[in-house]
Amino acid sequence: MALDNTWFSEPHPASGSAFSLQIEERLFAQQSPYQYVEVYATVGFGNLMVIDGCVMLSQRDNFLYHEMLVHPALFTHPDPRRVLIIGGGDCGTLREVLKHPGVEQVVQVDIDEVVTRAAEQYFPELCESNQDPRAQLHFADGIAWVQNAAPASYDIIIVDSTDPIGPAEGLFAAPFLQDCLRALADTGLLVQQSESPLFHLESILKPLQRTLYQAGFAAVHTLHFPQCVYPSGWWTVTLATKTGDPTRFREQDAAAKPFVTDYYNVDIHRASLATPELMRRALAE
Ligand code: AG3
Repeated sequence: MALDNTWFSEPHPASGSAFSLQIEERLFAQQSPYQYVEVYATVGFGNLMVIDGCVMLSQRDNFLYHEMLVHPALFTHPDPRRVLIIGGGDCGTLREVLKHPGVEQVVQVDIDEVVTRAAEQYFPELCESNQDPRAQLHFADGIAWVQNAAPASYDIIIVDSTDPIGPAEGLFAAPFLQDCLRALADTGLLVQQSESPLFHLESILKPLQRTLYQAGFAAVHTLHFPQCVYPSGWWTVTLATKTGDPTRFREQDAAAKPFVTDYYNVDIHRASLATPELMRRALAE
């Protein structure tokens, strides 16, 4: 049956699949200098943000992605105080980082202010910590920001980007990742959203892991979790350390986390580190 215009659909032509949500109305649409930003009210998933036709987040399920991008990284670092977020304009990542009481400073650098203004209006819960005195919001080019960062000035860099085509392409390339390594302190680590293990293993995950090693990171590990609104419904983040082991984390602290989550906990963290066979084969090198 053909979908009528009460559905939003993101096709993934390479796999002959699409993800669709029934919508009530379009709340926002603006061509920014960088991309086309839309917000829809959906029937069952709350508000939905779409950039250049790709689903960014829904109110119903963004906790999966945001919690898994942030908490494994923050519980892997021995003592994260200074965090840099590249992208993340909807502020959902920022909110999760600020849940960690030890964090002293979070700098968020998204190129597109239109995304943040839309999030403030249509995803206010994601922006509830934006006034935290530890948070700084900048609208600038993340690649240039990291290039100009002082050496060893961050404990964690989080790359919360769109797909690696268009504005985000450079965030998956060696020059940026080398700059990240330099900007990280010795115990520092990088975490990057790294697409679907079912659809992007050869095209994105494998090259990203290789590029991270080439850039000089000591160890790299990809974690996976369900994310129904993104292509294939199965998603990853990739951790890369300057010195430590990305598969070891502060388990006691994670078990005693002083904040509420909807997905992340110490068992989920352990489970997400386990590598499925198709990933193990493709990523073994
Ligand atoms: N970051 C987008 C992940 C990529 C989604 N890709 C897609 N739908 N084709 C989401 C930003 C949330 N802070």
